[in-house]
Amino acid sequence: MTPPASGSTPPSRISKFTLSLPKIELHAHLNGSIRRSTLSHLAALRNVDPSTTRILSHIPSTLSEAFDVFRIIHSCVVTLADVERIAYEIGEDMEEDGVVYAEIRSTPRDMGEGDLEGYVKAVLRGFDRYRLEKGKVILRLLLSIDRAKHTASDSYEIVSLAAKFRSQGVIGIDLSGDPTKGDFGTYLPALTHARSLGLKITLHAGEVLNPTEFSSMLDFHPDRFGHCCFVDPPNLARLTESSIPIELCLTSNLLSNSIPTGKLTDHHFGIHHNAKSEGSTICCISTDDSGVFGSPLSNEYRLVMDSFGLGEREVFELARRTLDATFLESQSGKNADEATGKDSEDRK
Ligand code: 6MZ
Repeated sequence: MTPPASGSTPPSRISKFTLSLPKIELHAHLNGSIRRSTLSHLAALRNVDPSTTRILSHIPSTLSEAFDVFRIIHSCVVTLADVERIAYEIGEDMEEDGVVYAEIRSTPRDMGEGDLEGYVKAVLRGFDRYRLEKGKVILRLLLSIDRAKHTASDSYEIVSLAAKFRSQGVIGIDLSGDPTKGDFGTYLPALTHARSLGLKITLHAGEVLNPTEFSSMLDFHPDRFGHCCFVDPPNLARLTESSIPIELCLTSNLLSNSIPTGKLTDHHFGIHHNAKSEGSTICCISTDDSGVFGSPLSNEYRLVMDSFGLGEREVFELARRTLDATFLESQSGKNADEATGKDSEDRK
């Protein structure tokens, strides 16, 4: 998928190196990764108001604009067949981009069947069909809790679904949604329950400055964090100390106005990246919403190389270290940390 050229969009030069680099994608939202051509097709099919679809022809320039786009995407993606199609096409697109393993996350929605289970099954059907027909990319699913929409009881339902479909490819829980809405505390009981069931957890954190919430999230000690753009100094020190891997999405942060200077060279990747020192934070370079922000993973790695002056060997090491942050099991029935005993020792 070639990112569209646009005023503020970082230019996408094809980098043979980052394209052929075997890459792991750990932060990609299903609907945010929809192909633009599929979105246009579905919008036409569903007669979505052209005045709203006009917003789809440009790349968002604030976080709130990105959430407007998600609303429109959801108004186009209305059947389980649509969901299955997007899941299948994500496999194809990632394969073309040189991704070898991906944890895709999505927020289960009731598509008119009265429950959320059909949605999860549709995503897994899409993954399965991709695996049977092509299958170069290994796909796993995380179920998202939406902090702007879900109640505490909804979050329990999502955790139960994740547990139910665990043997079929669901390996964790994500907390996402509009960061200006909702409260982490609402979901803490369900997330704690998810952990007790052996599910791994990643939290969107610090997309807006909220020291109290960030501190509570650190107390919870998730298996990964997403973003961490705005972190006050005391929490930043705790974050670094924690060694919790961080999913970093350069283009998404740039285009949603989450880098205060508006320059990629000032992205907080620079703070967290220290591949040379043992035990330093694992930076998981990710796309977030490649369909919305128009940048595939090979382009994100290229931007890291260009913005931070990394050589090919350092970028290979960066991509390799991401493996240690996946939610893959290392022994039958066990996640990597459980198998090494690291989980219980490290958790604060
Ligand atoms: C927070 C985000 C997000 O779940 O319908 N989402 N949440 N921050 C972001 N940064 C830009 N990007 C996407 O995919 C779309 C949903 O993912 C979340 C939002 O809840 C959005 O509605 P799914 O597959």
